[in-house]
Amino acid sequence: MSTKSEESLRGDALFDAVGNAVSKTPIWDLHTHLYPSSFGTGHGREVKPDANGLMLWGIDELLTYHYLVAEFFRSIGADHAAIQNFWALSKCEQAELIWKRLFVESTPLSEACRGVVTTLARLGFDPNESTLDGYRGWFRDQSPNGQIDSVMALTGVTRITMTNNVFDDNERQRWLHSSELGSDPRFPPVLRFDELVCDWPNAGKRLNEWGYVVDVELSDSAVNEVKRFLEDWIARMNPVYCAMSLPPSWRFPVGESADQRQRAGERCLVSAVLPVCQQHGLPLALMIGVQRGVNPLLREAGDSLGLVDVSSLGALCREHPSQQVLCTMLARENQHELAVTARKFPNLTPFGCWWFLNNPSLIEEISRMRLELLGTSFIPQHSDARVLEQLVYKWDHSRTVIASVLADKYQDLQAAGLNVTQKMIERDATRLLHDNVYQLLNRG
Ligand code: RAT
Ligand code: ZN
Repeated sequence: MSTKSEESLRGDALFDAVGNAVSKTPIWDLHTHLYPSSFGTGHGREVKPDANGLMLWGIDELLTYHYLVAEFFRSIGADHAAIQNFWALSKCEQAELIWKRLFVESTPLSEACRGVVTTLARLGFDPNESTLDGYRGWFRDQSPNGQIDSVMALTGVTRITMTNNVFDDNERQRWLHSSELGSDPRFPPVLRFDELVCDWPNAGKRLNEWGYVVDVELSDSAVNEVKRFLEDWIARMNPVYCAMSLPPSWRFPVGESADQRQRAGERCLVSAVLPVCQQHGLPLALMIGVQRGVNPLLREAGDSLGLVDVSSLGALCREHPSQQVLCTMLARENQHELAVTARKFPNLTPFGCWWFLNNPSLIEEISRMRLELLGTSFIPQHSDARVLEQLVYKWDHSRTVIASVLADKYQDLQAAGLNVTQKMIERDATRLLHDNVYQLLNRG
């Protein structure tokens, strides 16, 4: 006799089972910019603020998220002077302007705006307030650490993978002064070093300042020093993977016409980064396609995207078959080729619907295509949250889309004659939202 979890489900029972499983499965969030309070807390609560604190939380941070800042400038038709004036304001003043313009005087239809509405509602607020006073009062009464636990409980996110950029002076200093920063099991660290591969002359200057003797040409001894630098940071952070973001111009191998910077970047990657990653069994995450500073006036909100040469990624995976590569690409047009490339290279795992792709219509399209090409052997989403409470909406919205795509696929299978069971649905949801990451990172 079959047990309940092995019964074949149909119709509403099938949809309910998928919705339930996907909404309840614990999540390992593979890429965020979130930190525990030991990294300093920003504006969430204005008691003892650390102006450079890395843990961002609360209503003012939610409203000044760079996705919303870009939308605000558009909405008011900001000219150069208006943009400069905005940057001169305090965070609270900026948040008030954004709330008034995007939420009170306009309908918050965009995904980033809807996210704030979902987040407020799921935290138990009425999102229809005209001022921020009530929200601010509530956040003032929370402790940063308690708020982390509450948000994790509310969202079912059990691991919040950080991004720990060794070239960020603020963050670097914190690591150098505390040996405990990487020890919060809720926040696995990630060693990130874009500059090594994208901007060698400057990265080299920094390494020299920090006591690693390197030269512009990246001689053999300089490569050894880059390795020593990486080893030191791996020992300090104990990261679960290494990561870098690469521009659309990234090529592997670099072509004949490559400039000195590109050649040095390739040498750093091949002779230092990959051997060190392999030595430690660390996956390498590549986030490819950001065009930085297209409108520098907008600061963090001024980055855009470009098409990537996906065959370069294929070449890297082919030449380094024992290196696990995680990859996300920013352009919608690159998604199909990325999925097909993953079919060719078992050491490549596509992850997430990144940044400008983190919209329901695109998550739906991309997740459907990945399921059709890869089964469950990919990581459908990461949050990229910068503000703690963003985990609420980013995961709430993504879980809904992933559930609806999966339900469709189960229906097709059922129509073809397969018994779709609770057990099967739970296994798939667990792989997609948690276990694929867990297995790749090979940690408890
Ligand atoms: O999504 C974002 O917030 C971007 O600004 C970046 O953080 C990007 O995700 C990155 O990690 O470089
Ligand atoms: Zn990011």
